Amino acid sequence: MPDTTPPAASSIARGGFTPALAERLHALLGDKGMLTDPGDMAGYLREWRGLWTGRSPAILRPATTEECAEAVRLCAEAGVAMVPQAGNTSMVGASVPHEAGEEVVISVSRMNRILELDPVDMTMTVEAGAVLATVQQAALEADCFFPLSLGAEGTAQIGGNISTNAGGNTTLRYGNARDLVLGLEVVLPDGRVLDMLRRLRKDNTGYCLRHLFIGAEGTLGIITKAVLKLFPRPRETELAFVAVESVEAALALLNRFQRHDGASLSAFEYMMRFGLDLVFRHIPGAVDPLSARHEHYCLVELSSPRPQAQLRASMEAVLEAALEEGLVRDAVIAESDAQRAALWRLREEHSEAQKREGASIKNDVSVPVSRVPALLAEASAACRAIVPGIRVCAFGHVGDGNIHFNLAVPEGADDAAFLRRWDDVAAAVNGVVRRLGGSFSAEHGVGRLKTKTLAAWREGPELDVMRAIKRSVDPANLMNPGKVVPLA
Ligand code: FAD
Ligand code: 2HG
Ligand code: ZN
Repeated sequence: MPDTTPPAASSIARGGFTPALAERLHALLGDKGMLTDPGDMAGYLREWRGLWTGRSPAILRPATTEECAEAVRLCAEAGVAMVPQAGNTSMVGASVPHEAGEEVVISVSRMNRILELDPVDMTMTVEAGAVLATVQQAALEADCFFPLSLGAEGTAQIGGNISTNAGGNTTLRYGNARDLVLGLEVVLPDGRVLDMLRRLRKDNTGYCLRHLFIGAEGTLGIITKAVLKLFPRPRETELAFVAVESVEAALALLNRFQRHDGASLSAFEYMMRFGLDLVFRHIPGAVDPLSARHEHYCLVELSSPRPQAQLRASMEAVLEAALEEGLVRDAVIAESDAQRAALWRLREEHSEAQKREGASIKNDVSVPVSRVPALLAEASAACRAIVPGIRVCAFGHVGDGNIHFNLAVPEGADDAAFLRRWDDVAAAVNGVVRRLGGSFSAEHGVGRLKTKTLAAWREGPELDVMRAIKRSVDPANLMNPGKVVPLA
């Protein structure tokens, strides 16, 4: 296990979840809005891989902004700390309470309505608990497109996506969650409501506060509503599963697509053979679309809102030229929606397949795109020197320079013993990443897992400003204490 010992008691707020408070919250929220039965609470307390299981006196599930604000006000008045939660798919232990059992969880999952969709403004106003896949579907039904897309989209909720500034498969073309949000409504740590639900494309009126809450991982307040940016719905899509000669060849191929038809490039993902082998082994129905084994693969998607965009011609032209040059070894282009879904599944199921294989150490890192080959080579060597037999399972959004440099337990080794090496292995990977000018957290955030790393990497004025912001918005340290910004 990584060392994520909670910070000293002084930096975690302590209050009393008294029977009187419980009674007032129950009167406000009702039976559906407040869970205290251990069986009902279990799913809200456990991190999805089982790395952390917290305790809590109650799970609060407000149904409206007003209920949420009043619940927060009551907790704040009593000095009770709160952990905002949406779909609970965090990769960094950000959405579950600590083991001490003093924090209540505030789940936004009952606030899940699509409030408005405006096809002229190309905006959608949603509540924070709307599941990402539902948001995507609502946009499609209005002949629009909400591009944020990630493996957990059937569970993750938009409030969680915004609070983590989620990335995913379409960042290359549309940006992170941050780039897709025009307005927000936020309940502050004292229960006041910050209404910034504007749908303006231009609004230079002082500090842009919404960006403070985007990516704050629930440490500054609870997002209750958002105005999202929509795009024209793609009319034509082509997807290719490509075996490439090397990681360098993958980058050369990326560059060819960018030069040939950059405006249509909507995803460029990397996988290695070991990760695919895990998917074929553990995910029912997953099959290799190519006849021979290769070491390196890419998934390339082109899409356009224009119905006759000639994407097949673009795809074939670039792949054929790359095949002749020896960059590409083999490729298959999907012929139907079903084939496209099957190819995406090979990429999306990497997390689940790795989980079923046994213990894994995850490093969600980024480097400048050109340095991805160096990252893979140097970090692999560094990890093998620490844990002989460690199995590198690197994959990810190579078009953004974001690699999930994950590591699987050596074959036959003990899971717990492997996880005890987490900090050594992560330090080795981060050492390489830092030398290459990268980031220790590309898209999953800091949460509980990486607060110490943040303190070390951002030491100096950057950390000082982060602490000043946290102290000014949440002076009693009641919102998700011990996550993201170490106060001590
Ligand atoms: P939660 O896990 O519930 O919460 C995440 C953080 O946001 C916590 O700090 C929580 O306190 C805070 N929070 C939640 N709701 C609110 C709110 N309303 N107001 C304030 N704070 C809040 N991430 C990516 O970026 N890209 C990927 O490609 C990707 N793929 C994934 C694939 C799988 C299989 C899984 C399990 C996870 C993946 N993730 C990915 C990580 C995760 O899905 C994202 O971080 C997602 O955005 C979290 O959303 P959630 O609703 O589950 O939030
Ligand atoms: C993805 O890109 C997610 O599939 C999850 O960000 C990565 O499991 C992981 O490490
Ligand atoms: Zn990812």
